[in-house]
Amino acid sequence: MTKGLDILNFKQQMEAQDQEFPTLEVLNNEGMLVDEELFNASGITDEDLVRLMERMVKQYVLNERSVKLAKQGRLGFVAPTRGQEASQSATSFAFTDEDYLMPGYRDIPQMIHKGFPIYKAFLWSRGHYEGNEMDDVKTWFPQIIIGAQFVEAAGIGLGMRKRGKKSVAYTYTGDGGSSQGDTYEGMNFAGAYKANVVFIIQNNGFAISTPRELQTSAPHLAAKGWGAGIPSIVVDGMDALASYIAAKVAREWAVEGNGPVLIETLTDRLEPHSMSGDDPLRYRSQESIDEWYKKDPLIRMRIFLEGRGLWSEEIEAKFTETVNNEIDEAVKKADNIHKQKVSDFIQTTFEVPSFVMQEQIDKFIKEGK
Ligand SMILES: Cc1ncc(C[n+]2csc(CCOP(=O)(O)OP(=O)(O)O)c2C)c(N)n1
Repeated sequence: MTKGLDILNFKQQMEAQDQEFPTLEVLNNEGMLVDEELFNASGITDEDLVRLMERMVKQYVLNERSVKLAKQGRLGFVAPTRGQEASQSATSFAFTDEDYLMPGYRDIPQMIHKGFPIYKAFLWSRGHYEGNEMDDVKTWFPQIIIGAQFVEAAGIGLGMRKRGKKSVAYTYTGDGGSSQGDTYEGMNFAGAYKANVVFIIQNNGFAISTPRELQTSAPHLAAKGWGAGIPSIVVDGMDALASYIAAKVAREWAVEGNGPVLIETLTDRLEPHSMSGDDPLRYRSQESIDEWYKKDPLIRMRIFLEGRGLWSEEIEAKFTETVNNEIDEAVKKADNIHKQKVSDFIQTTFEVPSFVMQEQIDKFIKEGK
């Protein structure tokens, strides 16, 4: 039995917190398996490995092109994703089309992997209302209010549970988002009602210029899930295999009606917060960025897959060309879309407009706007 003196030993408890969340790792920096047992148990096939790599390369190319288009003034809001290919694309590979994605503003790649057309993502970036129309793709337009998507995912996951669906809602926020009330509320509600949700906190080191150390004194963001009574883990977010396997096992747990899971991915945003004027060198050193480049998730997977005869420079070049062609087409389509009217935008804000909004819609339509 624990002695009172032990319970009141706060220093000991602080140290214990630090040790409670070991990092899940499967593939190391050198592209070698460090947990062969878990890799084998995951049941991942060679074909899965190739599809997983393709998703990450697609994210890489999409980011490269989006950043360029933003610099040319041809897109509106763009949040770079370089460095987060495993944390975003590899985790998303664990989910099915029937699962519901609730993205934040940086999570465009996961939406596209789910079938959201690239030209619509560009329209969203430009603030065109057609970029908010998801059609049959089970996702929603990216949240700008950080953490709000955790509450929405809790509601969707509860609906799935009540209807006995074998699907989940999955959602992403950042280390900054993890400090928001909505994040706690969403996890707490989902935990209490055992909603089918996988929550992912992408700890990419910074919330714009605020470093992770100033975000919270909790040694692990995953610890926040324990407050809601849900299983919570820390994963190497630069390791595509660990990220994928963690999400897959979390999904299986939630689908079985056991309630939500929280995953904290340790990753880095290697580029600016957004393309709207952020300069990371004002709040972090180039050396710290270079250190994270050594953990590049793409390089690890390239080495691993090449060693298995599943990938090569030629395959990657060919795949990159396909993605670039798809993006060229998407740019053309987005450029040729009809000009948005003010009335279009207001009309698509609510399913049933309020009285005041209807008045505005009528006024703008009358004026041809
Ligand atoms: C509720 C709310 N507060 C403040 C902001 C302004 N804001 C936009 S992005 C951001 C930083 C978020 O950082 P993080 O959650 O770590 O995600 P990252 O951008 O690093 O992916 C902040 C504070 C916001 N969008 N929503």
